[in-house]
Amino acid sequence: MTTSGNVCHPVDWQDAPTLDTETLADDLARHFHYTLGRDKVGESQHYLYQALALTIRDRLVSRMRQTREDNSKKRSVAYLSLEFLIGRSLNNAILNLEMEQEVKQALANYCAELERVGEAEHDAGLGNGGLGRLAACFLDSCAAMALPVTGYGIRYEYGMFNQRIDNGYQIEQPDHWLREGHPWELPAPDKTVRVKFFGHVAVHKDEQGRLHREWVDTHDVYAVPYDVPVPGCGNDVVNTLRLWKSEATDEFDLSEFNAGGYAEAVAKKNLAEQISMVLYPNDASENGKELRLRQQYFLCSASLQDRINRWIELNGEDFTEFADYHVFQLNDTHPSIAVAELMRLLIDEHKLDWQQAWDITTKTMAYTNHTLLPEALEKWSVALFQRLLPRLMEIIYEINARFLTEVAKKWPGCSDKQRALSLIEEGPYPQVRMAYLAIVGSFSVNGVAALHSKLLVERLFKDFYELWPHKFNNKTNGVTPRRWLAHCNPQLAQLLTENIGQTWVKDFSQISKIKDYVNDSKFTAQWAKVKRDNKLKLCELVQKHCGVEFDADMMFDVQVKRIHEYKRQLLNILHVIHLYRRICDGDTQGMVPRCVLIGGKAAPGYDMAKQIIKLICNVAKTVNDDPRAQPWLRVAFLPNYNVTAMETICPAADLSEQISTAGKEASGTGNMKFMMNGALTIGTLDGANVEMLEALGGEDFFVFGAQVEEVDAIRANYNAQEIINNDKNLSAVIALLESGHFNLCEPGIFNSILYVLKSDSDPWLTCYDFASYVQAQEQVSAAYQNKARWTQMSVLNTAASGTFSSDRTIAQYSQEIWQLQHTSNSEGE
Ligand code: F59
Repeated sequence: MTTSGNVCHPVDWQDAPTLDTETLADDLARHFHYTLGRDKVGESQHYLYQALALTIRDRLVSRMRQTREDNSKKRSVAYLSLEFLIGRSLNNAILNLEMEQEVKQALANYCAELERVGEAEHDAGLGNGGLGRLAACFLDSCAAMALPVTGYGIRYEYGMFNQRIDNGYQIEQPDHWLREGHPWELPAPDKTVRVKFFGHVAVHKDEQGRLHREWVDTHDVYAVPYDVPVPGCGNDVVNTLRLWKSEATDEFDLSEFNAGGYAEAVAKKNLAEQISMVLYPNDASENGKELRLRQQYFLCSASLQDRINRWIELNGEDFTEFADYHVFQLNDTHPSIAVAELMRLLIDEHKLDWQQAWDITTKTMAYTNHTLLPEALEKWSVALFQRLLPRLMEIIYEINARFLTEVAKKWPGCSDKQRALSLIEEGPYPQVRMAYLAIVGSFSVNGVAALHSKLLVERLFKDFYELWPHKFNNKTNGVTPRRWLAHCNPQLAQLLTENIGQTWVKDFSQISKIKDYVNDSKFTAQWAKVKRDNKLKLCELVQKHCGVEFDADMMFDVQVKRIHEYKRQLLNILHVIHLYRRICDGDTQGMVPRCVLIGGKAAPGYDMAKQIIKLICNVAKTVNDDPRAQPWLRVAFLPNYNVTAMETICPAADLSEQISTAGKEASGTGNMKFMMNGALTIGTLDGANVEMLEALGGEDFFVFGAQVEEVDAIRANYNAQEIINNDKNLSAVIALLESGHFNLCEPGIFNSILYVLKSDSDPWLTCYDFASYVQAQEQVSAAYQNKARWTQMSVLNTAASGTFSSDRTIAQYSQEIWQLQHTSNSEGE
């Protein structure tokens, strides 16, 4: 230990607790008996889990401090996201620290198994779906590649709701994940900052007669950081995920206080604490809610202040080089208010002039778009903005005025363009267009798959592309092969390592080497055995949570993702009904026995999505109760799909369903997890499916459906009833649905689903794609008949998944957007 000034800390992480079994066992005992005050391992193993997590955290914090010190003078990235869908952390940390054997031995003292202890951990669900999980995969890759990237998010008290299914209906239950404590986090109250709300803008003159604007009479809240360590795989790097909790300041409303309203004044503090209370579900009915805007501003203001404070500690109030050392990556428009907030902080708090501040802002902000659905582009009412964040509204008006001057130069005299591109949408209730604010304020705008990025510049953001073509780029998503292969599929990982060595874990392009084994019958037999073992594990899960018996000798056909009309779970279930109808008719020619698994949450206010769940559950019940179907078809809806469930599901899937309407799914990332684990895909040419097909060389992928260039023309002349009439399979399915066969005691409950299916304005073109979907499914069945060939295709899928590692994605962000030079840690490897 050394002391410097009045701080006392270990010299570096090498002084920190070691990774050997003996020290580990001592620390485990100390945390179990003293930190937690326990003497017996209970049935739940909860305290043993907590003690183990604390033991491992000890090994992370010293490395985290060291990594911060190593990075303090480097150009760095702040990844701003309202969501980080982390899932469980224990096994991930053990894997990345490469201490599995030591941990298992230490646990042996308690006659405990790592697998069981790990199950005591809560799944941290601080995100809705793909966007939040992508942020978590990115953090893992940044740490693995020793890149100075800090995640900034909100420490929600309640994460994504838990889903129960009651008589086929979704019931939402709050997820109070922090109730039993979160052993991974470290509070850093000394880094608390203030965030302002409400109030008004006062104007005053300084001695030189210059006008200054001051945001006054504000209601402030504290943002208190909690740091979660993000361990890099095998490199002693530990990055930080800084999550902010809102707390009341110590100020009271003095008038109320003096008028004898002491208790009321204290109770009002609750308002401040609400900000970090709950994660918003991705729900159209929740759009425009004031609390959500408060969350967004709270995250942005706190995180930007944090970066600026750190800069000032090292450099004083000189901001000339600030932009050379910072990038702020905006995960969708959710944190796009950061553009205006950085302007405010630099101008109001640090006395830069507009041009200096704007130069810094537009050199440091970068925006990632995650959606092509125009209705999903975020807008906020000007009136709300004005009231909640008056100074920010002023700044946005000023940004807009200057931007519209540029638009006028590019398109002289064209007021239509001004109106179309303005950051403010005019109308009876003017709105701020957050995507436009993000584009104007950023030096980089990226989509998340090649097709998606192409459509952004050709359609959604066409005019902006004409103005600033250099800003636009693509970064195809990826997923971390540590969690999504090494951890979740240990048997396959072992088989890979035995054959191609261990380097694939950190250099996933190496995975292509297994292509050489595709004709090696010993290897493919082992491959098939691993898949079967994984299917047995999924059988247990399905039995436990759905009460449905799956059979590992049948094909596992899986669709798990958020429930949304554009993702077309409905198309999947129509196919299930089609198979069921054929079975009932005794027409099983060419059929392959299948277990169909569907899982996912519906946004609480999304009625149609909830009805689709009910339909899936009712069809499942009818099919599973029918003895004729038993040998051919089983169907289950898995409740409460989350990160942890996916860890059992993706290693066990034979067939991955990626069947969105072309042009609607930005990328998809579940598709990649399945591919890595050797599932074959049935999919449309949408999102990253296009690139997966390309990587496979056009084979071993079941493509179907309208293509994105066709869908507009199809919609223009769409006649659903005609399609139904001309397709006897589809008419039989619709007739069976209409007959009430799946809702005998619940008449009429599927009428609105039928209505949309048969509507000429069905945006999802479900009927249009049905025939080609059925045909592709027949090809799947035919392929599955040849088990040996199927296994080879499975190997080829994993072999072609190298490019879908988030390490590849992050290398591209790093080189093409962030311009980070790799640090000594990664060079040493
Ligand atoms: C918006 C406003 C108010 C409240 C919530 C939201 C909101 C929250 C989350 C909107 C969307 C989301 C969200 O989770 N979005 C996604 O997950 N998008 C997905 O992102 C993935 C990663 O890039 C893509 O692979 C996927 O195609 C895309 O749908």
